Amino acid sequence: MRGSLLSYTERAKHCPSALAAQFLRLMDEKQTNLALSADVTKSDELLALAEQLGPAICLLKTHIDIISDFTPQLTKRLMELAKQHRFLIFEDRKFADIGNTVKHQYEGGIYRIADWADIINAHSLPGPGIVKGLAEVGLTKHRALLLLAEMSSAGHLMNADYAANTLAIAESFPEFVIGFITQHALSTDPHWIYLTPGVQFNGSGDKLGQQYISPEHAILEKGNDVIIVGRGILAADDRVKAAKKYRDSGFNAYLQRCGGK
Ligand code: 5BU
Repeated sequence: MRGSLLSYTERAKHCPSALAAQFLRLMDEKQTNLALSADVTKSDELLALAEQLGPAICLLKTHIDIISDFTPQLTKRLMELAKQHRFLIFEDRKFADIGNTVKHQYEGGIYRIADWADIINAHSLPGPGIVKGLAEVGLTKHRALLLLAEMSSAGHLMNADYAANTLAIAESFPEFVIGFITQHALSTDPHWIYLTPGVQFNGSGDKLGQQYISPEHAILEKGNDVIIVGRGILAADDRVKAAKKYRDSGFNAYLQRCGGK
């Protein structure tokens, strides 16, 4: 599936979720469909990344449980930086339990994810109850959910049926589920947002099963909307310069898809 030929701003008009509409418009306004996967383990480093690369990104993706010196001050400061530089925060928590348990994991514990993450994600494997549980916490706070339809890793078990069934679950919760973590667009419906990890210019993967495609491939061939880049930027000598390259490449591919370039 080639993905929507409409602009993000046009698609925003079709969104049942206000946050999805805000996200789509933000990408056009800021001219970036780059999400930074900020996979660092110290609070200071995470904040420095948000400060330094915030102007280039639409979304900051965190793994809050890899931070070794977490305090609530970190997420408070992240929210301030998100406001200042106009990006959304996505906690890549990959919830995967029954509805009642994920409610607690989302709302409570040390991290209190629902208090600061605009967007979270979950596996559809447990069935619709997981989405229902997360929605009970998230909807009142105007948050949103992405379902994992397909992973970037070699040998994953998410086949075409699994992706189609994931789409069907998402369709039952159109106000809370705003899209998918996937390697390709799943539907022609313009309101779904497709985010793709496993994006890098150089390198085909890592030693632990990660597989990479280029920004152009992700956006133009596979019809995704947002490229998620971690080590392609984090391992570069000049992270600002690297982020600019990914941003330009991802956004130009989108403009080309819309026929604008
Ligand atoms: P990388 O350094 O660009 O390879 O990091 C990719 C990030 O995206 C990392 O945080 C993963 O946990 C995340 N990820 C992924 O790589 N592949 C997937 O299918 C999903 C998440 Br879902």
